Amino acid sequence: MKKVITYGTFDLLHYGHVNLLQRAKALGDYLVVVLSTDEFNWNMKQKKCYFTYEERKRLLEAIRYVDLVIPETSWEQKISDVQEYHIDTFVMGDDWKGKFDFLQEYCEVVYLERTPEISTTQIKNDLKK
Ligand code: C2G
Repeated sequence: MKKVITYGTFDLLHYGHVNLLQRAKALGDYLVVVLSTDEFNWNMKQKKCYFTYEERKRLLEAIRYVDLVIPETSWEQKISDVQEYHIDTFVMGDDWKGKFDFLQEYCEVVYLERTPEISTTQIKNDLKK
């Protein structure tokens, strides 16, 4: 069984996220999504989520491409995650291109094109108008 892993906040879940998850799953048979906790988002990414971790986890678990959702609590957990879950392929959107190449020692690293026209920030700004 080929296992794939990806990371993110996935707040205000939208079709750009789903496009990424669909293509990530297509690279294997099992997709692990490592979801940033509220604390990690606030302390390390200065992101204030609209939905809580539990709400974002519930949404992700409803997506047919997602097999398991686990918490992301630090920037340093990727190597141990890849080893612990016997991951074959690490996937991120290409806004992260090159940032995780150190994982190539442990698994395949793939950066997929982002869906250009949509983002959580865009949604929030549009709703303010
Ligand atoms: N994404 C995408 N297209 C968009 C928006 C997001 O393909 N229009 C992808 C991102 O490239 C990322 C994933 O969806 O691979 C999740 O996006 P975010 O929730 O914004 O993730 P981020 O905050 O970048 O967290 O340790 C890594 C971090 O947790 C990544």
